[in-house]
Amino acid sequence: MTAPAKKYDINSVVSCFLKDEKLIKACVFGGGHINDTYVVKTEDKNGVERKYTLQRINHNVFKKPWEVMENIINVTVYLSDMIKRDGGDKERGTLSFLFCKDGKSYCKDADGNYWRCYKYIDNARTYQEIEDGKLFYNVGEAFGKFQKYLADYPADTLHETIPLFHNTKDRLNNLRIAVKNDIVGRLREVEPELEKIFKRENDTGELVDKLEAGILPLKVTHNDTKVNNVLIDDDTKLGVCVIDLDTVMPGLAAYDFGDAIRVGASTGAEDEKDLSKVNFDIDLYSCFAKGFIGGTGGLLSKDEIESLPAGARIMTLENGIRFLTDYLNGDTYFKIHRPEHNLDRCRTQLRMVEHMEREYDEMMRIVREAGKLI
Ligand code: ADP
Ligand code: GN1
Ligand code: MG
Repeated sequence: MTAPAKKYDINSVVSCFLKDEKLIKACVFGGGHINDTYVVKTEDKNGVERKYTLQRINHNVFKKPWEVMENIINVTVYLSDMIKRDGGDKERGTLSFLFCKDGKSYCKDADGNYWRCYKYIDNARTYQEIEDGKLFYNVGEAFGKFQKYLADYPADTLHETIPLFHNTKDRLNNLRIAVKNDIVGRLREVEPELEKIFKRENDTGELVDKLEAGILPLKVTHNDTKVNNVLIDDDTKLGVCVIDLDTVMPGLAAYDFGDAIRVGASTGAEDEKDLSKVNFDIDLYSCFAKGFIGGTGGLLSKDEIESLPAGARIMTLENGIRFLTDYLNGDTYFKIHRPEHNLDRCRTQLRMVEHMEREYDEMMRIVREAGKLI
């Protein structure tokens, strides 16, 4: 637990979900860029203490929080069943949400904020960065299994919680608009980054075009597979639970693979200012690839496996584009902790893209090899 929560009336939010328990403590938690997360400790009338994770859903990002929650409830119930069938621990293997008195899985506070609450999973933690190959293998396996479990989930029943989320061409268009408007006057500072991005304009269509041509199949994917979106068990160090399910939607296997690589296979943090510390580590990439491909349990076609290196390059480029767009728009989307935060994040991503381009053949060889192992 870190700093105590001040900004919201956490007490009344907690009472919506837990009428027989009283709040003892609430602390700000986690390093996500989108939602406000708290760990809350409660006590029931017998003095039994419990812990929950309470989250304010960012409704600037998710315009229809009720649709996000409908997806999440349906997916977690389904996952829990699949995990049980697979012999896993359904209590720890997926998030377990609480419902309010009115039967809803979220509540709205007096200021119009949307909240959700789920059971805290003890004896596990998230890592912001990973240097240990075995741990990164385990993260890959957790995300691979996530796709395996959801392979037969009816994708067309899911709401698109953020339209065109991984449409990299559309992301580039948004950057163009931000450049044109230059509403906070930062354009002159970012010329080198813009040049690097626009030089790669053709790459932005690489996955989207294959999807439209029917070469790559649409599946249920997580779409936000940063390493800190998997809980790692403190004892076994296995990936125990995939969290942050807001963007579970139809997508490509390459999105989930690639989005994890851009931070997880970097030797530096996503927001490292000293770029000499940010290098693409092909050994970490290889560990993740084996874990991920193995985790899917033979579910990926040859075309999908061969799309994974492109996924890494393009998801990294896409995040570079998104961070720069937000910087030009005056930092309205991602949480920032310093004025140039989004620009720093953009720069690490572009450096990672350059490194991956150099190692592309080896990246391809590794996934082909890992594909043969299963
Ligand atoms: P965001 O969209 O803001 O990233 P997340 O659902 O990922 O929201 O939560 C933010 C962070 O909070 C996570 O990256 C993780 O570090 C932490 N977190 C969330 N839920 C849990 C949990 N049940 N156990 C441990 N850490 C958690
Ligand atoms: C956000 O929510 P979080 O911090 O796990 C973002 C991802 C980006 C990521 C960049 C809903 O992820 O798409 O890749 O930041 N989530 C959303 O670090 O936009
Ligand atoms: Mg997150």
